[in-house]
Amino acid sequence: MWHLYEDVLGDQWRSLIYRKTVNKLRSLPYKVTSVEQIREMYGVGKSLVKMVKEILGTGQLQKLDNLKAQVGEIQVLGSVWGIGAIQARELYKKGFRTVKDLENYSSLTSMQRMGVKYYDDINLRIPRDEVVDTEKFVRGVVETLAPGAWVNAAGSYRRGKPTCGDVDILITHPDGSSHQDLLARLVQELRRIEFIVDGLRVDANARKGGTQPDMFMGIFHFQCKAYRRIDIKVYPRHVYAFALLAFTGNDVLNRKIRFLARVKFGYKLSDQGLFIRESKKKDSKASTESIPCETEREIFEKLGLDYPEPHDRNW
Ligand code: DCP
Ligand code: MG
Ligand code: MN
Repeated sequence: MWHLYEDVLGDQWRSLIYRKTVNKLRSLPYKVTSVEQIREMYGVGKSLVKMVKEILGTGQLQKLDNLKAQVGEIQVLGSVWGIGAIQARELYKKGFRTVKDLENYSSLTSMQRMGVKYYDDINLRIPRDEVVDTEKFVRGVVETLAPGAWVNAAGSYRRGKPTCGDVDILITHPDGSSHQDLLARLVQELRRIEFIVDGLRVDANARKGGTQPDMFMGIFHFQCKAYRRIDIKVYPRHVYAFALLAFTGNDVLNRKIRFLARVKFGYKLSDQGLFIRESKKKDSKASTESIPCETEREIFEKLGLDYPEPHDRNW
């Protein structure tokens, strides 16, 4: 247990020592009832003897309780949207203890600022029904901008989860060109009608005819419910199946099938296609042209796998 806390704190050396020593103490054929039983053991130093003494005497260990508290606070900082484990630790070292402490910190990214501002709301789970309504609403708006576009809620919703962490919306247009510039126009419209209240757009090159998606990550407010997280991605039609598969997940399944694609066939699978690699090595060059797949089912076929329904993709 202990080594896990040291892990979170980034002290890998101590983590390793503790793990080894604790394993050794555990494997003793007798219960340790006095420090004399362990004093001479290899790897047992002064500080460990002191700690064992404390545990034997008081039934607890102050240092461990302190560590637990520290780790708890670091994990809360790391649960803010846009703050990872490493940065959470750094923020802790700088003296930040709670999410509220971050409110006036000027060095946060715009994503992290949103994460702090809407922290309580966006940590609430979203009931499925609300995702249904949201998808329908966004589909209606998209229809006014690009009639005939395909709009699908992906992510945990598509995998059938009863509640979702956010709403993941995937869009394309079957005519192969009307998806270009669509995201910019959609976000502008959703902001205008005050559905979207905050967010950032990552425009790649779906606009210019490439296969990288245009993306938006933000916050919406709908039907007077809580503020919610939304991700919107727009892809060209010919890579839609790959995008849908990737955006449906879950992340573990994605990693597994990408790994399998490489080691079994020497393919590179991504949200933008299935490419032939020069070898099965991790960094080997991949072709620029994807093997065409119209549907998710075809992708699984090309990988020699049975087709899993979305609700069977919760790994
Ligand atoms: N995804 C991935 N790898 C990541 C993050 C995401 O492959 N590191 C893919 C798989 C996810 C999908 O994108 O299923 C959507 O990402 P979300 O973070 O929205 O995750 P989910 O929708 O699966 O779960 P949640 O209910 O928490 O939103
Ligand atoms: Mg999601
Ligand atoms: Mn998401």
